[in-house]
Amino acid sequence: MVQVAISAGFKPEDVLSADAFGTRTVSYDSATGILTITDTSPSNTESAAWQTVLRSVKLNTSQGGGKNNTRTLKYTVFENGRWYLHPIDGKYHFYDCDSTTTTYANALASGDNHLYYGGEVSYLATITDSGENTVLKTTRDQYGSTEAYFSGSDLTTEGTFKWTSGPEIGQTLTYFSWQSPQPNNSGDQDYLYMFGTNDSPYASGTWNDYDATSSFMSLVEWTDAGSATIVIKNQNANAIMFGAGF
Ligand SMILES: [Ca+2]
Ligand SMILES: [Ca+2]
Ligand SMILES: [Ca+2]
Repeated sequence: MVQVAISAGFKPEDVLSADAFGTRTVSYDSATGILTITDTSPSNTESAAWQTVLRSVKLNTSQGGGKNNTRTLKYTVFENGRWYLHPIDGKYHFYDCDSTTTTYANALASGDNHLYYGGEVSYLATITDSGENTVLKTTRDQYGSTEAYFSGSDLTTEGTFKWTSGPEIGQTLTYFSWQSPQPNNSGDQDYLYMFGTNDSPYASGTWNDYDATSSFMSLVEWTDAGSATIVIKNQNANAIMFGAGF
């Protein structure tokens, strides 16, 4: 669920709206000034659809001569589906899965090349606690039953895994979700993937160290994608589109 509200400069004549799209419905509470966008089918939480709705957000105001005032608009995303309030940095992180199967090197490169979300750039996902691992498992399950690469490698020092992307790049991993007997470095395995639902008896969502040349899906992450503030100043029009940043 995403809520949009005028956090500063609100006038009683102000009305926020957005265009419903796909499984996303829109409602506006004139008493609180909060626009709420809800995904009625959370299994369809693909990022492009959220982007379509957020780009359609508009402010209409019937305020008279005083309409040339500043409004501050706050977008807030709530924990739901692929959104996760990360306890480490207190920011909302967003996740997606690139279903194109490719090598680790390509996954690492393309992980930095996905859609901007609230102005943020994506990266090959880092998994730093069990909550984040669960969200990524859920996300991956929506794209298929197979394995998916994520950040992390022990190429430099065997047995010491470090993040290869994102804000944690270069840091040593402290959280693990290994599937016993992994990591086993069988034949020299230095990269990480998450087991899928088709890997029984290995548990879906657990990890394996593996080679870099096999082709798998990849998990993608955005940091602080869930909160964006936009300031609108001295607008002359009665209707203002301001979702273009998404
Ligand atoms: Ca992360
Ligand atoms: Ca290794
Ligand atoms: Ca292994």
